[in-house]
Formats: sequence, C-alpha cells, structure tokens
Amino acid sequence: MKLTFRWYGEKDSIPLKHIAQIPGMTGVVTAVYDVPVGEAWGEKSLHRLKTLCKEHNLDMEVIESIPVHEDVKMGCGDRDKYIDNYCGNIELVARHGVKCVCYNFMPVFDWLRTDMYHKNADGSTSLSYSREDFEKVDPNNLHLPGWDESYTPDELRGLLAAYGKISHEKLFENLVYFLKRVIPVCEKVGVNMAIHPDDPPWDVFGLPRIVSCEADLDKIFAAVPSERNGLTFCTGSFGAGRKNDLVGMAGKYARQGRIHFAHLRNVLWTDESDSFCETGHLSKDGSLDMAAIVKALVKGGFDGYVRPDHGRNIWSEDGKPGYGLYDRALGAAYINGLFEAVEKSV
Ligand code: DNO
Repeated sequence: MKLTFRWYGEKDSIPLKHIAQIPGMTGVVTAVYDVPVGEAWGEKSLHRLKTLCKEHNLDMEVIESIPVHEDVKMGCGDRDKYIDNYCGNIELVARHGVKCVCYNFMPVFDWLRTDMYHKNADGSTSLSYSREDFEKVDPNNLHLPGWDESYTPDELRGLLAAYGKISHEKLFENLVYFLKRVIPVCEKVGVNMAIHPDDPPWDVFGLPRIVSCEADLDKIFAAVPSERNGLTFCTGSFGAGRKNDLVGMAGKYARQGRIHFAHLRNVLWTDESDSFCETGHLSKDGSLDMAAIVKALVKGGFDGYVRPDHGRNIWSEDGKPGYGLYDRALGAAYINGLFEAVEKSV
C-alpha cells in the first residue's frame, strides 16, 4: 500500500514538513481549492501544489476531490458543460502525475454530522451523529454543523426542492451518464476514479443516496465495467451502516481490483438506532475490526493508496474537525503496523 495524508493546500494549518515526518508517508491527497465547483482547474494552481509536495519529497498522486456539480447529479442545466470541464480536469491532473481521483455523488451534503466537537471520556473531541439530534433539525430552516458557511438557508431550500423530483433511479442514471463520459478519458490518461461512499450511508432529508452498500456498488460496476471505475473504500462511511459487512466487502472489491483508495478509520455505534461517534483508529476503540479489514484488503490483492481518515482532536490541538495532525498521525502509525503485520504473514 502507499500511505498518504490529506492536505488542504497552503491554507491547511498543517505544514507539509510535518506530514513528511510521519513514518512511512509517501504523499499527500489534495485538490485545487480556488475554483468554484464544476469549473476548469488552473494549471498554475496544480503545478504549485505539485512543486510544494516535491520540495518535501511527497508525491501528489491522489486528488480528493474533483467535486461534481449539482447539475450533473440532477441531470439538468449545464451538465454537459460541467462534464466536459470534469474531463478536462482529469486530463490536467494526469499530466501532473495523478493516478487516482476520489469523488462523490451525494446530493448537496458530502457528509453529515450532528456534532463536530463531541466530547469523549478522555477529553478529546470528535465528530458524531445522533439520530435524536438529527430528528430535531428542521429541513425548512437548516442549520447543520460544518455546512452553514456553504449554503444560505434559501439556497438550501432551493436545492432540497429541486431534488424532490430526483428518485434513486434517476440519480443512478445520472451517475452512469457521467461515468460513461468520464471513464473513457480515464482509460486514455491512466487515472482511476474512486467513488466515495455516502456518509452516513442512508438517505438524509429525503435526498436520495446511491453508494451506501454492496448492492449499490455492484450496480455501479455492472453499469460501467471498466476497472478504472472503482471506489474509495471508506471504512467509517460504510461502517456507520450496521448491515454492511466491511470485511466481506474489502475482500470482494480488492479481488475485483476496484479499490483504488482506502480511507481507514473507526466508528463506535452509540445506541440501538444509527447514532455513531468517530473514535481513534484502533479496533478496540470502535465497532469495526480494523485488523480483519486490512487483512481482507491485503489477501484480496489490494496494493493501492491508503490514508488515515478523521482523527480526534487530542493533546489540545485545535485542528479542523477530523483533520488535525496528531490523531491522524497516530492513525497512520497504526495503519503501518497493521499492514506490515499482515503483509509479512500472508
Ligand atoms: C470527509 C471526506 C469527504 C470526501 C468526499 C470525496 O471527511 O471523506 O468529504 O472527501 O466525499 O468526494
């Protein structure tokens, strides 16, 4: 596997020199952040990111994300223009040595939590989702942790209303339409597309979600069989869905060569419904058996990009929720250990 670390560009509070000091770190996962969703990325911005990475001996082979415009997800408006831009962006990143692009097809919200600073017993904080708190959110006057800066209440109401007409089937058709245009470009330039699962893996506010379980993935791969059409195996996202068999899925999609990128983190199911809290990466801290998942990945032949995912805020760090340095670095060390142990024994 190739260990990587998410880096939000020059505005990230974590400098590349710190990332480069994490044992086993080979590169960063980043994106161009100065362009509105759907528009063409600038060569200069990408080149700058790549140069900075190079100065720290870090690769830049994974992009997370090239976001997909809502018109493409809804199949309306300027979708063809946005898909053309998307293809252009893939060609551009490929010219800069990128091998894998992580993206999602979630309407409106690309992740959802009810608390960004959930207090854990050890004094750390982490992201959490409580069914009870979620039910108190008024869809007509939406205020959601982490999203209030992204949309005005009016914009949100408009988007939710527009999605009222989009069924799961329609959203799926729109994904296939997108992939049928994008995947041939990926084949030409050698880039793997890695769709990120829904987080959490169920419908929210009546918005359809179509990447939540094994059956969803099978449908996506059957519709566009090229191996360039793959996934980001995000354990925390799939793992919030208690019916998902993560070990089985890891093995199956690794054997199929579909897992181009893995986000490894743990979640703890905190009640009888679907509430959960993000924890440290260790198996014993959460509800997922991280060792069994890594074993299934390795045995299935997975040799792709991996990154520690959301960490807690620990040691008084005031990091971007989920994306501080310390707990993700601990996660990286743990991931290194799991892979070394499994790779040497398989
Ligand atoms: C959250 C991330 C997601 C992910 C996108 C990929 O922390 O895992 O925002 O980057 O869904 O498009």
